[in-house]
Amino acid sequence: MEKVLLVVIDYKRPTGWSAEDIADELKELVDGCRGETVETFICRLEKPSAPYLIGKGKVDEIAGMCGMIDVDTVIFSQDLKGNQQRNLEEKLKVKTIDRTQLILDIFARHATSQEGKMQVELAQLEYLLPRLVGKGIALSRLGGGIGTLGPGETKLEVDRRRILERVGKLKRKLKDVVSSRSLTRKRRRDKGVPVISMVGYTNAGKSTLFNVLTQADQVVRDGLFTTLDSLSRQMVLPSRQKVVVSDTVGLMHELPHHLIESFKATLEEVKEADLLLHVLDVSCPNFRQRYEAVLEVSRELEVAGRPVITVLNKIDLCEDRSFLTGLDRIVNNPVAISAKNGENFEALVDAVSKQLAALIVEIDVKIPIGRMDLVNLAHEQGQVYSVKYYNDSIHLRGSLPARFAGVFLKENLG
Ligand SMILES: Nc1nc2c(ncn2[C@@H]2O[C@H](COP(=O)(O)OP(=O)(O)OP(=O)(O)O)[C@@H](O)[C@H]2O)c(=O)[nH]1
Ligand SMILES: [Mg+2]
Repeated sequence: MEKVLLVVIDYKRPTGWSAEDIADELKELVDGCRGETVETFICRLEKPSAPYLIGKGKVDEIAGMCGMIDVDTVIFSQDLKGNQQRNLEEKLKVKTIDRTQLILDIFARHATSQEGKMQVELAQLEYLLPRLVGKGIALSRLGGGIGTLGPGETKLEVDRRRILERVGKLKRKLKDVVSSRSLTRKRRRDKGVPVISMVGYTNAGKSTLFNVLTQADQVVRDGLFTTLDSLSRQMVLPSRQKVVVSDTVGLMHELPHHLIESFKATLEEVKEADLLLHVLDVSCPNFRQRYEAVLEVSRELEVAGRPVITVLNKIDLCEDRSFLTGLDRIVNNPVAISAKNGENFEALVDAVSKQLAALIVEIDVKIPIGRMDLVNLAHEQGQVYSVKYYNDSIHLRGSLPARFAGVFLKENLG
């Protein structure tokens, strides 16, 4: 097993994550790569230094540690620039990578679908690009293993232009994936079927809940980033209303931006959802920070403000549950459940039914003749029952998600 020394950079993070929380999560990421964390070095950082990120004295200290204990890889909790990585490797004499590379590595290990693999490769290449210096590429990494898995040795040696070409090609292919997906969604929408999408921190229990709701058999595992693809399944509510539920990739705090960018094709599903189920593992001591981290990524995905139910999951693991009652002041629309033993499931289904009932509204409006864009919007986002054109107005009847209704009502000539 690859032996890992973690270097956790300690500074006051505005997000409230402590160095210990960061270290614990890094250890889980290392586990996910089948590595073994043998030592953790917490390093206060007053001011980043250009050559090594951390001060030279600290580098010497770490080099001493690497000499004493058997270490194959050093992993930094902060992103390293290309030159910093090279300087550190020269000093430490072992492979040195950063958290982003570690996360990319897990993704590379877990990607099984064509789409997942393309997205991971794109993220890896985008990570690599700014780290290519001059004409030659100092990419021959020390050793193999964690952080070196991915685009493959031959590709690592090709020059910048070839990488750029590959990036362009991957982006084009992924765009095709997005457009074929949006066709499927359009068909679904035409049938008036609402979409519910899981979101949440990795390992929160999204796939477990998805399986219970839809009788699917998504892989469930205690570990980070088990699910990388989106999967949608139908669910029938007690009212007999059909809905589509989709499970997708988990999120994490300070998720590398490239990764979010690259996974846009998969995350499109979340963007199209009428209702989000934000699954939160409340048995985890820093669940509040995790909640905030997911909101942060939601903002980036432009789904902040979407109707949401916060599923407070894993309550079977909470001995004292008194804290749950106060959570409605902090999180949006909470329902506490255990996805594993089914506790309080009815309350969740009930909350989902109520939310959905409020989501679709009927419209019967007369809008100005110039607003064909609104007719198109109604066709795209909802169901149009009838459209009649008059000299100076359009009479439109249909139903559509409540979030689009405002503009129709504003333009209504009565
Ligand atoms: N005790 C307990 N464990 C749960 C519960 N829900 C999920 N788990 C466990 O938590 C772990 C992660 O569950 P998953 O459903 O794979 O989590 P996920 O959110 O899909 O994770 P990723 O796909 O990796 O982002 C598994 O070991 C589950 O068995 C729960 O309500 N109680
Ligand atoms: Mg999952």
